[in-house]
Amino acid sequence: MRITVLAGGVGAARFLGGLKRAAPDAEITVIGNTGDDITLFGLRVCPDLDTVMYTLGGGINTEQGWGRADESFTIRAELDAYDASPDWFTLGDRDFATHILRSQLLASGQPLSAVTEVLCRRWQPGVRLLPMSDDPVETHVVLSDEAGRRTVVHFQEWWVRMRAETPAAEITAVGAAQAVPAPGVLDAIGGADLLLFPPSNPVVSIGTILAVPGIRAAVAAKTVVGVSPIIGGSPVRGMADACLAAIGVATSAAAVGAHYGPGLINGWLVDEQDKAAADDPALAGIEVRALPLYMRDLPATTAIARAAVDLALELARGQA
Ligand code: FO1
Repeated sequence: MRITVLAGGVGAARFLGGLKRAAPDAEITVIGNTGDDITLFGLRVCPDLDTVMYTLGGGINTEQGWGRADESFTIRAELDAYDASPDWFTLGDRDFATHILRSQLLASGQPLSAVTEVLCRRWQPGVRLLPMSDDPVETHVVLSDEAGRRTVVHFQEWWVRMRAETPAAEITAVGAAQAVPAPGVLDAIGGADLLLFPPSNPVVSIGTILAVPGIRAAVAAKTVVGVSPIIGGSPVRGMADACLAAIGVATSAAAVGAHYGPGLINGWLVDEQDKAAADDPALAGIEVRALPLYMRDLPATTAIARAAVDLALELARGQA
């Protein structure tokens, strides 16, 4: 069985841990969001790719959900001694090594997909990890003050420094419209038996991947099951509500399912608290199933992933 997953960071990485257990014989390809990528101190940092790679490879800081386990911060302290900015994004020493090597390989002319393959040779994540594109795409956030003055910040500055507390007037994936899917991406979608959307941010993770020309149409042609990142009106993790507000979508499992719509997804898993979504006319044409969706531990996460695969197989059979 070939399963392709569109992935953001922490939520996707945890879901994938469960998916590997739920479908141990499946060939899993992960298409990672690169809109969160940022260049800091001359180094290219790819938070979502690294979060998936470290989590599945056993190197993640499990409490934080991002960054390396057993981390030290000597380089950061030295940068602070120089008053080097930005000081709001913490990179640890072990993590720095990844960014140094990635940047060196990129500078030598290798595309991000090839560089990611090199990094994964060490981590052996047990999935094929592809960036959505080799072309640079960066998510920017437009902020507007009371006087209507607009400023634009990188997504990471809004997310990490500002904790997404200032409402976003607009969120744009700069470069997405000109980007080309990375080698293997469209084949991994077209050749998949089923596609899954983990409980990732629908705007800045899944939405950004879908913004790369060709990806949305390829996904829409397949059987897709999504897992709601919203439970009982709140994001399971992170500040997805701030992103949804920017595109005028309510923070509810039903609204996010309807935002994807029946043209894109065939099945939608919601938490038991949100089971009323099954009768919501906004979700007509989408098969909605309610089950416990908190990814508390590996057994709970495996059960969620199994439910997603089972629903996708059931829907694919119905379509055949
Ligand atoms: N998130 C934070 O809240 N603060 C940080 O200092 C921070 C550093 C960081 C370094 C490497 C990395 O791969 C991720 C990091 N993150 C940090 C997480 C990241 O900014 C976001 O959570 C994701 O980009 C959103 O998916």
